[in-house]
Amino acid sequence: MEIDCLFCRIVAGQIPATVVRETDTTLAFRDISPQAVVHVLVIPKEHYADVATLTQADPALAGDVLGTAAVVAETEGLLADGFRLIFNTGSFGGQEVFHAHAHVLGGEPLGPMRA
Ligand code: IU
Repeated sequence: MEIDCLFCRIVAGQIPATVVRETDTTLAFRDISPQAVVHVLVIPKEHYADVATLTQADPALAGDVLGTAAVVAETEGLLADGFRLIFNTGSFGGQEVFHAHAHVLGGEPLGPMRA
């Protein structure tokens, strides 16, 4: 656990979050500032700064994050109409919280990435 990491503190139960799914290795919770009708974040419980670092260090754990994202998409009712899965990575990627996380977005038409 990184003491100054917001998402590590959510994993540790030190900061509240609305958890929608938990596995041995991952946690999924609702984004505090939703950008779509459904907006869930999926994180590895173990701290990695971003998805590239995570995938290089522990590909199985990266797979667990994808697996949890898929289950969340199913339980949130997103599979029929589709959804968006995003990993913002680094400053150019718009990442603000440096604990690897997937955004699961859906529940409404999101349109193309560039309008
Ligand atoms: P980003 O990919 O690092 O930009 O996404 C970080 C997300 O974390 C962003 O969508 C925030 O709304 C979200 N978030 C949160 O869910 N709870 C918090 O306490 C904070 C940020 I700070």
